[in-house]
Amino acid sequence: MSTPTPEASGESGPKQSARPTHPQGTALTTSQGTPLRDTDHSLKAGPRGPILLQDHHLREKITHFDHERIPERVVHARGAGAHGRFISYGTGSRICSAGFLAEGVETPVFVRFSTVAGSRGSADTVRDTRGFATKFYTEEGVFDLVGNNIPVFFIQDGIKFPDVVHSVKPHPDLEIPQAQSAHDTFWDFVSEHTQAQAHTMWFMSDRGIPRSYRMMEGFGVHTFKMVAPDGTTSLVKFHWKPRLGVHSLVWEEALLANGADPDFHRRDLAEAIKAGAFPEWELGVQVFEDNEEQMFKGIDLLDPTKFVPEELAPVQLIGKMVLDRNPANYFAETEQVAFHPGHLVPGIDVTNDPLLQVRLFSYIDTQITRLGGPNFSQLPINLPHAPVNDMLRDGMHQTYVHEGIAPYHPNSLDGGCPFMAGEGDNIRPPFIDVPEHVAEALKERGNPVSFEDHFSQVTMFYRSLDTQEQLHVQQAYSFELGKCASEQVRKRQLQALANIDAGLCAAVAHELGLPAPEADTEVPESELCPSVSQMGGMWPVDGRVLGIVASHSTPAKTIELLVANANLQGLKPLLLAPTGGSLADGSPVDRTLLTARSIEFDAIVVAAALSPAPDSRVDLDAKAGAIRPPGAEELDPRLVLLLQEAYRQGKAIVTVEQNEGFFEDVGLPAMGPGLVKATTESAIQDTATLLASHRAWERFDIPTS
Ligand code: HDE
Repeated sequence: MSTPTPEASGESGPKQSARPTHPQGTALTTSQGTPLRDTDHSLKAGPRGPILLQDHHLREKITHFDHERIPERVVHARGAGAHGRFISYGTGSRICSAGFLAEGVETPVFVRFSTVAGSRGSADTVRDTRGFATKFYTEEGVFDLVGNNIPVFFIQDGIKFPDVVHSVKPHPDLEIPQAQSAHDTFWDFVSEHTQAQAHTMWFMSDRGIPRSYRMMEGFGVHTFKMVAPDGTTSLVKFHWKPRLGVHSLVWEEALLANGADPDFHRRDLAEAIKAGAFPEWELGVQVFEDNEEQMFKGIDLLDPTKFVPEELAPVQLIGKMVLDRNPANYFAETEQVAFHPGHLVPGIDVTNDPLLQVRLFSYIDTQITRLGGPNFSQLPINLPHAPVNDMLRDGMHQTYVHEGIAPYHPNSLDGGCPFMAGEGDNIRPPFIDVPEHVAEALKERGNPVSFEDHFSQVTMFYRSLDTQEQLHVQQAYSFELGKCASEQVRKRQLQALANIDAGLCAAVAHELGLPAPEADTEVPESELCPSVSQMGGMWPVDGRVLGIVASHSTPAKTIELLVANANLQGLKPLLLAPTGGSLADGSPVDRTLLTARSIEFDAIVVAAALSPAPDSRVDLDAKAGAIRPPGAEELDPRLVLLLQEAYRQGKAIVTVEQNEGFFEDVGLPAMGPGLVKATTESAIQDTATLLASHRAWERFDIPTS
């Protein structure tokens, strides 16, 4: 019995044009290319009989399926990727000879963002550090900038990486909890190993719950070395600056998103790219003199738990990255991409940062297990865009059919090829191992003295935040430590907080019902660094998601105008109505009261006060259980909940031609920050103005009595 093909059944039109073009043709075949007649039935001894061992198609199909998974990454298992390009400003070529930093050079890139702790299927909006890894396919070879969204790291020496990772991963007995640090083993480790306090402070801040991958800074963390065309060297720290600003979720959004949309960040990135709101970052470097001390204003540049405030060394912009294409296949690209901090190009070299040095060993090693052998750079996503002639041979999954008989150097049998730089016809600039004086020293297991200060920058970071951000930090520590069962762990972390800031320690101790200890370490004072705060600016709003609440009887011209104005501002409008179908102007409904949740929207425009729909029953949609204030009986409880949540999350809510008392009816103040009564004409402009500061921050101001 054959499965009819569209051609055979005479089907045509959309189905045919939807069929993906495939270089191997459209016929279904075995892996060896033999066309198949049927893939729906096993070969059986009669319709009710046993399946025959000779069914080669069945066995091939199932065997391949059994081996579809590869080991997930030990860390950073959950990620999302995108393709794009990097355009150099040319300003970097003053200090760096790398060809891709010359003026106007455009280089293809692939970026993978990730969480650190969770496994591949974990939720996106957990509190965690985010990976920000960029592969530049330059004409001089691949350069990987494998960074994070936080400029400091947990540990100073790579030998501690297995320890910190074992502590943050789920407890080994029951594998609980998934993808988060709110548990005993993590706080046990970081409270003992206090060099981790800098990093923990950063991800207890709002940086641990980004609003979007598009709104994260990226940091190379370590100090790298750049070599200028004349051979002079500089030390640099890499920074990615997002065009949309650095923004975060509030904790309630993060928690709701984990349930309502565990793919929140992945979806956000893909949909922004699909909508043409291409995410953009500028790449910058902080530049330091390459001297023997490798210190800058008292900050040890080889200590990856320290950062250099931008107030002390401004970030100099050297190029721009635009992500403009989603992956075509998650596994082939995002899962199989293999980064390595040792993928360097001429002009960029590493330093002796003891964390970076260990990474230089780890990444190739891990790919060999994860990608099944040493030839992972031959996978399409990892393939350099520069010619490769590496004399590496054979191994699992070798895809090159190498020619010649002399893969060794020197040789005469292959005419001396491949040539070293400057030999034969090889004029490509070579990688430069910068000669460096190695000071006479004792071989020992130890750290420089400057690595011993574990607290001064942590205090400086906390005190540089805005009051609202500090409150979030207090809540984050209270939540995390509140989830630890061991009192000794909680007390030890409180001791670390006492060394950081007495007020922070007191607030968390109060929440935990424990006494606040006195500091037991003298912490040197540092100048504040206001640039670490995320608040107080105005940023572009393109790609922000706008919920437009409408009903099936909202006039077509109202919807048309709101949608057109939203598109003009670059916003992404989502139409929310009681049920699916189309609205008066023919636009499809994007969200219904059943499917929508506050976390999906950056701001909400209410063009219709929706009355209770038949499914607003708590047994059909739990959200209908929301308590309605007395004035809201005529409104669907899920709309009321949506607006109350959006209000709590500091989001702009704009009503269009609604009753004077609408906000009070839904249990909000009659007027206040981020609450606007508008006309159809003005609504979107009003919303965009409010959105530019990300949230109505004043809503959270603590009243002064
Ligand atoms: Fe990684 N890290 N790491 N790491 N890391 C990996 O490599 C490791 C460190 C970072 O999207 C692994 O391919 C060691 C610092 C990112 O594919 C592994 C040490 C920073 C990603 C590994 C560090 C990072 C990884 C897991 C201490 C920020 C995801 C799978 C010496 C500057 C890249 C893999 C992607 C991935 C080891 C420290 C960032 C196991 C041993 C510091 C963004 O090789």
